[in-house]
Amino acid sequence: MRKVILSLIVIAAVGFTSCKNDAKKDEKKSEPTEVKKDVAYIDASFGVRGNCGMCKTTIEKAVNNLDGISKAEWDRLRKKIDVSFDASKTNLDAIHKAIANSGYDTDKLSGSEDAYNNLPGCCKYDHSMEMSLKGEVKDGGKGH
Ligand SMILES: [Cu+2]
Repeated sequence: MRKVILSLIVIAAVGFTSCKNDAKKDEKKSEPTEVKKDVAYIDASFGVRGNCGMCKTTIEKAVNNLDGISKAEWDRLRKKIDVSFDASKTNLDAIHKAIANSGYDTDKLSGSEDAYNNLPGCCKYDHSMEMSLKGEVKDGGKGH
């Protein structure tokens, strides 16, 4: 008889603790999990022809009109653009295309002729202009 009571107590104790554990597990489950969605931005740099500050505005605006762009910086002296973008929203091809549509040559695509013809005179860059210049670059003084 004593043995039976003892084993009943043991069973009850085990049952109680396992209940407690279950309760704890549930509690943990319902805790809000911190959702951190890190966007991986891709940096890229490529050649873009252009002359002046107005070109800079046009080129950068064309790129910034796309979704997922976090950086668009055209270097007037080096004839290149630095971009940073969310690869889940856009891609390099789309960026080249946007620039070409605004009238500017990239090292991959020729600028739209129509858009080029509509550019202000000072922006009608030379189509044979070198792009992505490296090293020291002289300022030709067209930075208005
Ligand atoms: Cu210009």
